[in-house]
Amino acid sequence: MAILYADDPADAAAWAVAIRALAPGVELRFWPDSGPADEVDFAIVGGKAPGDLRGFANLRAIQSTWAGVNHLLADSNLPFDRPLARMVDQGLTVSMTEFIVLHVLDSARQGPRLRAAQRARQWLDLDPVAPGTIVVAVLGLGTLGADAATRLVALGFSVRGWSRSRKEIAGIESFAGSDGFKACLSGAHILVCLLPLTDDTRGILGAAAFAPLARGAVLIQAARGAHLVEADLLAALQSGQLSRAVLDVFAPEPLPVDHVFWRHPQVTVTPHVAAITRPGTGAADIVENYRRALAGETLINQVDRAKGY
Ligand code: NDP
Ligand code: OXD
Repeated sequence: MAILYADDPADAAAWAVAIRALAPGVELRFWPDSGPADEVDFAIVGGKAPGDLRGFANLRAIQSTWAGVNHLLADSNLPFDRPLARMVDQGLTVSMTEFIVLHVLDSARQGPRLRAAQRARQWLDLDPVAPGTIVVAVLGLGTLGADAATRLVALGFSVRGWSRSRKEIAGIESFAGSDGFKACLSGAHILVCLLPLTDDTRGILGAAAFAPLARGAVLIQAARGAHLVEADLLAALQSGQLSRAVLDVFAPEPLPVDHVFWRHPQVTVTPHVAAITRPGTGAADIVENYRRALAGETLINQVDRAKGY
């Protein structure tokens, strides 16, 4: 029996090294060279299935190398009746926290104003802003949101978080549900989105989310492009309700070359690079999930298809 790697071919060698280091006896095959279909009992996928995986009758489970799985849940090339595990990886978590901290600090230290002043050769005598006076609202207090929020607390920011269920995390004011949404955002200076994309969260970054924020707030969006209502963001930047947006994710990706965001002076575009799974740290859960799949056990980080994440 065999694991079929059906993710990005560019990463295949690194995954093979990492998986074989932990499970030397495992038979690994690489899409499209899957061998006899009935020998494949586990599949590894990422951005999207490279072809039809529904014919693998003995497939026990599917492992995503991505944390977000909204695209896989909607992928008609994947069988919908097999367990699907999403990726939780220390490398991914650390890099997302770096991304969020980088852009929160850049805002707190008034990076955009300083860069503009340099371009104008202006000696700008800025008053420092104490982090404790800056309220950061983090939408999604899961693996990634909780880690980033905790690090921001350690740096002295006033941090709030919003999730489906209320959390007890030291130093973080936790909100949940639709009532909690507005309360979490009210007067916040920086809005961070780390939600999964589901029917409930699609379009959540729109006028109704921007209105309660402090005037001139900053949006840091590293979750999924379809969370954002682009017209509402452009209107909020135009009106001054938002002063800036850092966008790592888009609908569609890659962001079309003629899209207004590329050249918008208040928008920073990064190409879905906020956090990347690292095979060296991500392989352990994959190997364990292969064992669990063969044993008929629940997978680590098994996706709840009803919840959509
Ligand atoms: P988790 O599943 O660990 O966390 C999701 C969080 O969102 C949970 O706190 C959950 O609440 C909350 N949530 C879900 N639905 C709702 C809702 N309707 N209302 C309020 N809160 C909600 O996911 P991760 O932290 O691992 O990842 C989050 C997302 O980050 C991914 O889905 C992906 O889209 C994105 N991502 C982006 C990357 C990039 O490079 N830009 C890289 C990796 C991920 P509860 O805790 O109560 O369940
Ligand atoms: C994602 C990932 O979900 O890169 O975006 O893991």
